[in-house]
Amino acid sequence: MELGLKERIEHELDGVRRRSLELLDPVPPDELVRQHSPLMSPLVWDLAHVGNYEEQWLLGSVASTRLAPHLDGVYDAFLHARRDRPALALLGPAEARRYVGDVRGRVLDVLDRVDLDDTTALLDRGFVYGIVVQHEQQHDETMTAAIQLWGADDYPLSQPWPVPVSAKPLPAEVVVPGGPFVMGTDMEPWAYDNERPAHTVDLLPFWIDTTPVTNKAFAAFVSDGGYDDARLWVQAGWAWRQEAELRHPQFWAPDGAGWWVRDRFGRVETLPPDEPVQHVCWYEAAAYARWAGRRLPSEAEWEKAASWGSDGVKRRFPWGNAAPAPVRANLAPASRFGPASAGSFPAGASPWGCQQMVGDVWEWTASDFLPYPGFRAFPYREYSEVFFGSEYKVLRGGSWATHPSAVRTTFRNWDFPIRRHIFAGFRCARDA
Ligand code: AVJ
Ligand code: FE
Repeated sequence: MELGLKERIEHELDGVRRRSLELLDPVPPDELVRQHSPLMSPLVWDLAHVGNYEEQWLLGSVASTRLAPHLDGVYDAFLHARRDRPALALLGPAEARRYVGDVRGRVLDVLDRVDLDDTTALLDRGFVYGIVVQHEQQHDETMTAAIQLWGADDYPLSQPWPVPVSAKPLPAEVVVPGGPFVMGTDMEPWAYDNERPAHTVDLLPFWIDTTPVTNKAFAAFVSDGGYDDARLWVQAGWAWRQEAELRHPQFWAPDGAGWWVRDRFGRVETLPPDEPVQHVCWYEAAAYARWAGRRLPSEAEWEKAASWGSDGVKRRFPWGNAAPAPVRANLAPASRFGPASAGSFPAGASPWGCQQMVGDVWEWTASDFLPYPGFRAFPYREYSEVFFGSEYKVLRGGSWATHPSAVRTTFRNWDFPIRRHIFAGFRCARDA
């Protein structure tokens, strides 16, 4: 048992590091140190930051040993806002690569010796290794978004692989019956504190879309004057729509009657009508839903539709507990560098027939990011607890840039309702 766990941890550590280095490999050194958007860190900050995080947890907390504690300040996300990070005394690209490699070498030595049967909560089923792996995977998605904002149009993309689509036309929406379900988890070994504890939530029946909202559907909202009708927007959303002069999703550009889109790392193409819309903020998603006579699903509705069946069994993924595979979901690193058409991945459907709930695009929910009843911060307040409140909205399900080990049906992501550089779209719901 313990041997298997250590091998799995090594495999995950190795996999995420290969992904980080492959992502940064095509980026020239001067572009690694440059800040491409005030919303993002210089890429070289992210790289050394994941190494420093790994050092603090897997050397410091696990083995009371350190390599470069003087770097803690530079790479502390709370000490320096993203816009201030370029001015810090950062390790250069070559130094950062050497640093993360040195940390990793020692981490593997420690892993060799550590007793994972130790009963501390930090080591239980490899939890602390799990949060370090997920942290680097999350930063890989952040770096992907930074490269997208930069618009590096010669960045090499993987060839989009053909995806399975439903043979029969899908119903647009399905009804999920009312009644209790179990939200969150006590079982997932690498679940974050914000996913715990598992608790029963009783819901009224509701309708939910079988797929995310497409570019074509969103374009109809735009051409119907959705961005000019204050009645469709919540008050703060309308104010933001005015201030930021929002007229369409980020990276779209009008092309006569249609649209160009520039969201494959700067490449310009005609808007793919059947792909899920991405790069919309929560306010845009909510305005679309109202225009369509619908609403966003609550976080609880989303999780019930994704993880629960009439058998009363909780699923790690919509299709069950089997690991994600390219026939079930579009996730990193073998992703298409963009979402797959709505209606793809019938083998990844939830028990109610909802497709693409995991992968493709993060999905905005109606809900604020709040603790579950009985929440306890673990292992540190700054992952979740300091963000709880009405300032942030919850996103679910992961995107094409999310790695399988950093998403599950209980996983909660959050961001400000004005943010749209992340790979986020949405699906709609309504009362039944
Ligand atoms: C969970 C994606 C909101 O990127 O701010 C990274 C994850 N926490 N480093 C973020 C995170 C610390 C977090 N999100
Ligand atoms: Fe971080």
